[in-house]
Amino acid sequence: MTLTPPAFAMDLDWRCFHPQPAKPTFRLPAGAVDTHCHIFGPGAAFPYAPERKYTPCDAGRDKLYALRDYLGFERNVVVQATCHGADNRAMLDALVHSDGKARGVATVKPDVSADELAEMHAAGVRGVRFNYVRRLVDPQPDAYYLGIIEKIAALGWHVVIYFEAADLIEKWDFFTAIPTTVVVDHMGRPDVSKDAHGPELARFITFMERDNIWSKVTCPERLSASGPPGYDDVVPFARTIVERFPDRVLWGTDWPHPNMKSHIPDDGKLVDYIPRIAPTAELQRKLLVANPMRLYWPEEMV
Ligand code: 0GY
Repeated sequence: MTLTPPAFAMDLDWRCFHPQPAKPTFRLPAGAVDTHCHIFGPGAAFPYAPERKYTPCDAGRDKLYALRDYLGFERNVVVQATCHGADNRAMLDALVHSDGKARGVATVKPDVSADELAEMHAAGVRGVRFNYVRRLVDPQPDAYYLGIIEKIAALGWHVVIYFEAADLIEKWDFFTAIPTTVVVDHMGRPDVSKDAHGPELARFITFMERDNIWSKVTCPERLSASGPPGYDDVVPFARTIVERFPDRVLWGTDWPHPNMKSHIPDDGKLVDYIPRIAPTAELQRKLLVANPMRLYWPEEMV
């Protein structure tokens, strides 16, 4: 007997996604979109990037779409994960096998060609992600990202930025000069041990007062010190952002939850967290349906 070793061995301390998430008690509104999730490989078909900073457990599109149906979402936005670098093949493969139910956010380099961008657009990509989190990537100078913005703006794409709270001060001038719609991942990662009425969240609110800035109110599991199932310490931060900017917020599961060290989040419980940060049916409809549809499927808006 010969045993074929897996193409990539995941990191020894890697936590795979939850094997049996709970069925949510919160019923998602019809047409709900999970706007932040990833595909990992599988590595044998879509190799992880040589420059990656982690090697995950495989988490392919079939598993993502099964979770979508189980939780009650109708659509996904698949965000290119850093373990695939700027090789978007796994994400694009997920989009073209989604029956039109998935859009994507890619990672590209400034030398990306117009033909490559057009192909990605046809597959469903509507944005690019600039990642400033040093444990995930080596951030590049502004000129690098400006070269990308010049190319993608003509397609009507937006920019997703992922940064740590302290980076907002340093990158303020650059971030506020981006001419496209800008979507901030996970509320700019606030330190939720601080006061939700303190200067850090106030700074983020000032940032969001620009009409082109949106925020994903995602990832309580990453930000929380109090932990599951309620992620109570994150609630006042996310609820403030949702109530203040109801037309520019998005929600997503973050499946398969890369780099979670404290615990494996239960995706069903994460869905049950939504009404705590968006307490009315109207806020829920905007967060889960109207806003993501406007950004990712505007052609379907009546
Ligand atoms: C997230 C967060 C993380 C990872 C990535 O692309 C990625 O590797 O985004 C993280 O480790 O904080 O949004 O999934």
